[in-house]
Amino acid sequence: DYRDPHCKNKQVIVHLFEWKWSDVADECERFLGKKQFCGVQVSPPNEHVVVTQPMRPWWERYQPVSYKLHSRGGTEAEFKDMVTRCKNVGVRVYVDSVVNHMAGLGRIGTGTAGSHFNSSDYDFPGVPYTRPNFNTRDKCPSGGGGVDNYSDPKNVRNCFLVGLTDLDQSKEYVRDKIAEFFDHCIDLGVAGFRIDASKHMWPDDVKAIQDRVKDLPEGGRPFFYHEVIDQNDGAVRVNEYYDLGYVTEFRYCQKIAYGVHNFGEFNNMYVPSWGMADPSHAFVFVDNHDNQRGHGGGGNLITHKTPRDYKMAVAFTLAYNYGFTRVMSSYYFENTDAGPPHNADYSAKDVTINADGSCGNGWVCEHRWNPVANMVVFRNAVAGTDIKHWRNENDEISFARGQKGFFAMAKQGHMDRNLQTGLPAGEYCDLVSDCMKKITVDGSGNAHIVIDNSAEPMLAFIVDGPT
Ligand code: LAG
Ligand code: CA
Repeated sequence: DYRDPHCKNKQVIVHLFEWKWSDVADECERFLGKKQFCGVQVSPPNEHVVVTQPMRPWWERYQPVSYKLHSRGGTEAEFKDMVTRCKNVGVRVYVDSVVNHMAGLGRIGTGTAGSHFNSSDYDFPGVPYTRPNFNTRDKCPSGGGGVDNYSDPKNVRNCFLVGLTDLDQSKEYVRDKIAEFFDHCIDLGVAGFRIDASKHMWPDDVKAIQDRVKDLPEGGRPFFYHEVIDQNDGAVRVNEYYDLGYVTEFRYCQKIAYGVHNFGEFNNMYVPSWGMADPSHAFVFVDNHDNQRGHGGGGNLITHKTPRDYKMAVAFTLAYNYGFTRVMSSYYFENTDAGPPHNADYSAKDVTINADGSCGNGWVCEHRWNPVANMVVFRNAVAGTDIKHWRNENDEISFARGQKGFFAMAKQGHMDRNLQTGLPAGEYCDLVSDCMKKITVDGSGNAHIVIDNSAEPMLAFIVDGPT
């Protein structure tokens, strides 16, 4: 089974998008460990192209040049140091893995680790890959050779995605090279992988690769989650990947956005008849690095740009019992191509921490916002429990998680109700406000729940939590 994230039953990972390795390591030590995060998804750590038109966009990291661990995020030594320091505080690292393709056709030059490459000749000596390792036109049923028909799996999987040179994962040699890359990461302490563009690879090929990857040094199979953008709009469906780990559930991004705008929708978040991934395979998030800027799976979504809505979306997601969750951590941008905040030489700027715990230098750090960070603690505490005492009316939602926790949220920012919590009698304190609010549960499980506009529009408390 590829669904164990190897973090002692913790439930939430954070994508520190475009952070450099030394900053990720610092964040594990100063924040993520204490806040009970399971792990971090890091941007692709392997050698990639250097794009100068536009200047150093974030997406250059999705054009691999080799599997040498030297990227805009840092050197291999820095990567190794990060993985070790995070692991030492109980936080695992998951590698964003770009193995469907190499650099785009027409790109020629030197990658971030110093390897020469020539995409037009399919020549990547840093691996090495040559022409026979790539898909050929006879396998791709499209006029121009690019992916252009999502109703045909052969087109989606054998043609070139936005002109990126498409590897042929049916070849033993290609499988070996990709598995070696994964093994190298595992040797350094990595616990799992996000598989970029899984939709564009055949599940049997991906399985052959995963099955030859080594166990973690501490035992067990690595964690895998697959990027499969399935919005009921093509032939490739998420359930084809269930044997390979978790699958991204992009319909949830639309669901949660609609839910925050119209609370009635919260009664209907998981719709099996749409083919939404079942709770034990769904990899769930409010937004990701692509759809927050109109790339893959874009549409009507909620992002950090509307903070109040975003806090409600993430808080609900972490309180609810659907799927395995990832939270996004962004940088501010106007231009959708723009890479991370950068110094004069275009290296990523340090992530600085302000006195109030927020981030500076252009980093958003949604994962540090109280309704995000503190709900991670909630989700861990209630893992495995059912939803009880569901109430959704008057733009107010509240529910218990088994007999372990209770969550309430008010769209208009105010709520004043006596509610059954199902929890043991006692004094509790609200996680979201860092215990500024107290809640008393009486001997029959009832509590007076108050939300008002002086604070965040939600509260949450757990059995055996802080008091
Ligand atoms: C993904 N999932 O399947 C990533 O999450 C997504 O961010 C990646 O696209 C994509 N697959 C390929 O790994 C990103 C950008 C693209 C960009 C691509 C390669 O969304 O816009 O394409 O990375 O860097 C860029 C240009 C294209 C050009 C292509 C090849 O935008 O115009 O054709 O490079 O040169
Ligand atoms: Ca492919």
